[in-house]
Amino acid sequence: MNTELFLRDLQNLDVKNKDVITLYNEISALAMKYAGDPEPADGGRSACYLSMEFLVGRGFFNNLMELGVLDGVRTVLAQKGIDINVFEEIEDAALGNGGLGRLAACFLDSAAGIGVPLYGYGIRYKYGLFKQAINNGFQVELPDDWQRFGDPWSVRRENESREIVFADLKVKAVPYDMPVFGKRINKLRLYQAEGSAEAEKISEYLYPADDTEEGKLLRLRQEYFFSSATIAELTENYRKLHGSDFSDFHKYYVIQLNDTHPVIGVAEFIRLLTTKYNTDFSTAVSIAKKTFAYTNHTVLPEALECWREELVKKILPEIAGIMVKLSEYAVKELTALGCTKEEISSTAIYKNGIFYMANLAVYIAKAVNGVAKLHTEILKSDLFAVANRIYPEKLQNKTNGITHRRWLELCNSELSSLIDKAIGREWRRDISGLSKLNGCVDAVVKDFIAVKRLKKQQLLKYIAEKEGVEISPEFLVFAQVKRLHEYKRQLMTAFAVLELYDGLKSGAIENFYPSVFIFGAKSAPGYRRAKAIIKFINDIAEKINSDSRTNDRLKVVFVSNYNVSYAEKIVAGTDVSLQVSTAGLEASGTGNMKFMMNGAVTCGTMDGANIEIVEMAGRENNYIFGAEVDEIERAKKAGYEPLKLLENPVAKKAVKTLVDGTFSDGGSGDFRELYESLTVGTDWHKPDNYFVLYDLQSFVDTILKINADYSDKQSFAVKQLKNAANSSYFSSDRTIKEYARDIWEV
Ligand code: 26Q
Repeated sequence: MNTELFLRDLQNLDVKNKDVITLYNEISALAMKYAGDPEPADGGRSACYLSMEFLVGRGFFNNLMELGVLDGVRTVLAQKGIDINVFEEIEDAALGNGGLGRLAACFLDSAAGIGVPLYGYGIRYKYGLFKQAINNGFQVELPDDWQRFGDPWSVRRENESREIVFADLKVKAVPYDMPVFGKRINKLRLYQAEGSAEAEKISEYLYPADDTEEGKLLRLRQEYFFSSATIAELTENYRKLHGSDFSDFHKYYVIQLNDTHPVIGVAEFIRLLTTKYNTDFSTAVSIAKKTFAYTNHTVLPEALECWREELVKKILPEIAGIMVKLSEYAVKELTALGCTKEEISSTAIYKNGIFYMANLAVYIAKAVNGVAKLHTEILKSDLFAVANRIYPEKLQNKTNGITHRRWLELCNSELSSLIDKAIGREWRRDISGLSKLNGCVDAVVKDFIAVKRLKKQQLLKYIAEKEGVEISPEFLVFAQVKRLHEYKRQLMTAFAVLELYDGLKSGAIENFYPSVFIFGAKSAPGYRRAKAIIKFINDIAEKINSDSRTNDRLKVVFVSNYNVSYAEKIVAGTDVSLQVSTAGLEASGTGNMKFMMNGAVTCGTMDGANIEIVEMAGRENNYIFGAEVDEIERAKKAGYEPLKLLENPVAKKAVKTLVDGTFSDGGSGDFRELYESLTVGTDWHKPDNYFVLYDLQSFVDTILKINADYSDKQSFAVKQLKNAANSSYFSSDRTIKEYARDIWEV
């Protein structure tokens, strides 16, 4: 980018009487003008990342930083009397639910950052993930009209539009390209549906659930819409450049499927090759097998996508036919390989009128990966055990990562400067150099304490303004921020907080260092228990914050509308990162990595990437508690009885507050339902399916241990610093290098 010309134009920009949105659009347009265009893949080979979600967040600050002009813009604007922070008013592009969507955004950033040709393909939703308001403690969902701020970072490519055909509907797919800046310029291509009111519905909104919503026709349309538009584009490009023999297709393209959501694109690929490009079925399958790779993000049974044949047939009859044929083809192959009936049945792509999308993905993919070591082990031994026996080279681990540009350089410039002073600036370019910080922990610990305090102050000031809860920066800050799910066990944290409150009131807990628990979470709008947990936490916060006997030592805040921009503030200002999922159920987690990189200790279970975090940063610098996977397995086999654990009077008191009138669910019965989910269970879940009561006591003990340790601020800060110093492994630069080396070969 020509920085000088850009800054000169910016200097000449007339800012008088312009509102923030206008300025945002004009400055962004100026940056786009000088930034340069997305680059085609050199050598012709590129990786395509197909994802229903890209949770990119706010583009303004990040793009200016990547373009190397953030400080320049800040200075020029200041000369004009404008504080650059006014652009925090521009809201996030929340085109994703949570981890999976944010991972996709981090991957794009890292690939551009290290020079890997990676192109994202997805949907340009008109409405992103709902905005959350909290009304009397309840979550209320409001539409997220992110385009009302304009979309100056995207370019509409009208002439690259194409038609997508459903049995009952024709749709125009119009691509919008968003550049991704770094060492090279890549792009994110998002398709928008147009042509009729019916057609427009396809890209109208993002499904607000981060597990499967069953059998929704519109969801299937969305999946086919963007994956088929992408497959059509790639095959046409190939045809133009290399002719109609597709046997070299895989030499130019590798297609990474972000979970099963774009897997329908595999069937579309085979359909196009066999109908439009004169390829026979088995050749098409063998090309597909060299082209696609699949990432799994969950082991929860309810989140594995299935489609009813009836439904697929209705809008995509040819695709349904191809998937049935593919299933028969796979059965023949597995039979020839000597698989048993059970093995063939458990890996079926099509069975009894249902398509199993993960089985399709595993059959076709040249590589199948989990997102943390433990998760990949579980895939190998459990979910995809048969595939792992037949094709042992397919299953691989690629531990997730986060971009250190947004999640350290941008959100914590103060800590970044401290690191610069200690070890120089090279780590910004090559993050592995961050480990040099281990050599100067003692020298910088004092400055680190000051930075952490400053970031805490900034965060708590923002929370006071936004949520109306005042918290002193003297407080020890715990945070649990992530989607609301039973398996993530926010409810366990709520019970733990109630136990602390009780202990403080009774005097059973003494010498308690003042602490605040920050929660942030959105619940799927139709997820009753998750919504009940939000209400429960808000009621707890209200009670505890207003109790003058204890509120000098304990506070609770549920921040509303937790999103990427909120996360940037929270990860920088937190002391203790809560990562307390039931062992075996959180595939990886990525929030855990963001906190670590910003110098927080992890209080968590041996689950997901927590295991690798403590491997890197030292178990002694973190707080691990609770049952591990094998213990959970054993307890399940032995017939775990949560009611017995309620004989503990303190736990019982906390749990009973759901039903003893302490709090009110407004007459909905939601709190009782939640209580019964723990004590008696339901027809789809055993009582306390996620072992909340099982791990509660050791969780409370661990919190108290952390609390006691924190009174020695110096040695606690050393632990925190060691986490930051050893976090380079969790930069998505490392993850992308591994994908590029082992799967994409780019
Ligand atoms: C599927 C069908 C219909 C409607 C919704 C969905 C759907 C949408 C989103 C299913 C799953 C998701 C998202 C899953 C997700 O975010 N998983 C998380 O992925 C992260 C990145 O790998 C991991 O770190 C987390 O552990 C994992 O929970």
